[in-house]
Amino acid sequence: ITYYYSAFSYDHAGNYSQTAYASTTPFALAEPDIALSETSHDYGEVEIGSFSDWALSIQNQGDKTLSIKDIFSDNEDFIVISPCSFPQEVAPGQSIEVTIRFAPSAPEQIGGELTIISNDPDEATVIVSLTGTGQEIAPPDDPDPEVTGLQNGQEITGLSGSEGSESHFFIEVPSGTEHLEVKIWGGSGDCDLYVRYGSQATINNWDYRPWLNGNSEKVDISDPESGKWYIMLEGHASYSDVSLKVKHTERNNPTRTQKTKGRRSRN
Ligand SMILES: [Ca+2]
Ligand SMILES: [Ca+2]
Repeated sequence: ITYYYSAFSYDHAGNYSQTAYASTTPFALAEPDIALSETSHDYGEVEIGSFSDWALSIQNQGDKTLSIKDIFSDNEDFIVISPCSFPQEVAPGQSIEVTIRFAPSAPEQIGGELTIISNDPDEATVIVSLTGTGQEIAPPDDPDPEVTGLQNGQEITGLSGSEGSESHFFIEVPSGTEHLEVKIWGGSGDCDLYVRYGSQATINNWDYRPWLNGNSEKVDISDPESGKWYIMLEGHASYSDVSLKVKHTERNNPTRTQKTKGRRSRN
């Protein structure tokens, strides 16, 4: 600010003297002055487990160094990524960028406040309001499980699976079959054998299930229906190096048969 003065005087006859002019700029205290590029931000939709970064610009519009003492958020879903040390000095006319990350923890609209503390004399604390929406990650479409066809007498070795995993097989049983035998054995862990006629076995829909601890399980079926018999290996716990064998025998080659339908309780 500049003040202008003018001064003049009269003589005894009433005439003006020459006018004198002067100006002065009063002493002004130099001050920092904080200015934000934005005072709020909406991150929109962000998947849980993912994140979105946003950069806020803080400018010093004053004529003295702005000292930013701290920047923090009141919600852990909004994190100040940079700068990571304080204070941050911003010279007059200069600016710094602040990166704030939104990493949603819940599938809902989330709000938070970013607080910026500085030596600005009239804005020592400024707030930026933050919002964003957490999105549940869409589960991938469950693909049809792969079903491996087996031949009579075929043995598959080296089977493994994690807990809850399902491996599917089928065998075509001809009419006139007297006996169908499906068995698993060997390896380590706990694989469970499920057998079902006509459609794929699930843990809730099956015809035969020995349901034993370990990997030694066997299903013997007398006079099985002709057609597709489905076999599922399910990881009751993870298992590895398990062998699977299916065999059917015709009626003119009699074998002792025993129907197995597990009802055993287990740990
Ligand atoms: Ca200010
Ligand atoms: Ca088992």
